[in-house]
Amino acid sequence: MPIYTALQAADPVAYNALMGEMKRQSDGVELIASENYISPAVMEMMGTVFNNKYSEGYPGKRYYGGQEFTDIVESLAIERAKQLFGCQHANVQPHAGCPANVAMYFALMEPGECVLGMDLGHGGHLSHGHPVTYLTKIFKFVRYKMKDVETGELDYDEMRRVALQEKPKIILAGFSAYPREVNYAKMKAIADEVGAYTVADMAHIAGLIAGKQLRNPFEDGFDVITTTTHKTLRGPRGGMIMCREAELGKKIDKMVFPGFQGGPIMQMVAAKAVAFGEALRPEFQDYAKQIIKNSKHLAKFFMDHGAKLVTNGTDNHLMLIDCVKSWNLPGGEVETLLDRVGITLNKNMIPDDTRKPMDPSGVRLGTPAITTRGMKEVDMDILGGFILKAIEKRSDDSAITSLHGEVIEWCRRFPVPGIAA
Ligand code: DSN
Repeated sequence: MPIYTALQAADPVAYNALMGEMKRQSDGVELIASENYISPAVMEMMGTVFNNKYSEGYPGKRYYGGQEFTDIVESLAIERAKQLFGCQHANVQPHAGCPANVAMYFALMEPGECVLGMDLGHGGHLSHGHPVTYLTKIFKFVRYKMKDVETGELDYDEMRRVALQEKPKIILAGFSAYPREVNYAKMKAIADEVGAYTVADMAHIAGLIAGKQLRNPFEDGFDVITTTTHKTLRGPRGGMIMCREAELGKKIDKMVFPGFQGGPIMQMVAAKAVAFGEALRPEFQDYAKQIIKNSKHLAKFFMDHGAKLVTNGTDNHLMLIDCVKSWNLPGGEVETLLDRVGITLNKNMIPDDTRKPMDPSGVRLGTPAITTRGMKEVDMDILGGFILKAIEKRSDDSAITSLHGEVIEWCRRFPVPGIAA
């Protein structure tokens, strides 16, 4: 365990909460598809004196003095991001994924203009125009869906029909709960017909693209990629916007700062540089490959045992299980039950769910975090077995308690970076 002596002395209550969280992460199985464990090197950079510095502006063009070292780390992050994703421009300052998307919308559109994005009930994201967000008061959002939820193929014909009718300024690919690969070339062809920008919000799969296991939308001519940096990309919590061509990057830069944000969170920018350096190493491609191998293996395990998966499988790091069809249980009950045995995932709507978001039919789970811990296909069988056993024994308190013990003992064999010695 790392030692936090200053924190322990200064604030025992906060220190104890940190110790509790470290134990929780170490003794539990993390299946939330958007979570991961950063490396000790990334974690070290996050807790540094770069926190103390204001750096409004960009490398070489700042509004405050004393930037010789902030310029080094931000330039490093930018150059490494460009190399990772094969593009001409990167802005590494967005504080998170939603701010990255907001800055992107305002950079590319005027109020009242339209975005054609993935239906939220079919896997899209809140920041892609959910009615509860203020974005919908400023821009118009129209939708495409899957053509067939059994295969997960997107409905490109309907996408084209809506695009011709609505003339969107942006055609947006990307999702937070969709297990299949996207045909970016088809989307680009539709966008070209109507003169729209093509943007891919790759937050969930950025690490799988950087690790060369999924298609890179820039290779199909997409204009912009937005992403978070802390999911499959395994960096610090934050966001990023990249442009295939440098010219468009100027608009993005102006909107991120001064248009939308103030000073960058420089210790996170520095930690992004470290994480991107890790992602450029060949081992990261092995990691990305193993994430997908584990995901496919676990999905097959569930299906072989009679579970119903949305789209009947996965191409990426995540899967959605229809718990009502699989086990006659709502997703929320499965989430709560698995919490009791130290396995963390989240309840999730399934396509065209008739239940409500706080009480949906499904669960979403993914393999990025457990793959970082070193788990392989053989471990997916054990993990799947734990999950099925918890469901089978859900009314038997002592069986659930003893299963929790088994899960702890098993997952302690896979050290969490930054926690285990
Ligand atoms: N909260 C993230 C997820 O779980 O997918 C997306 O913002």
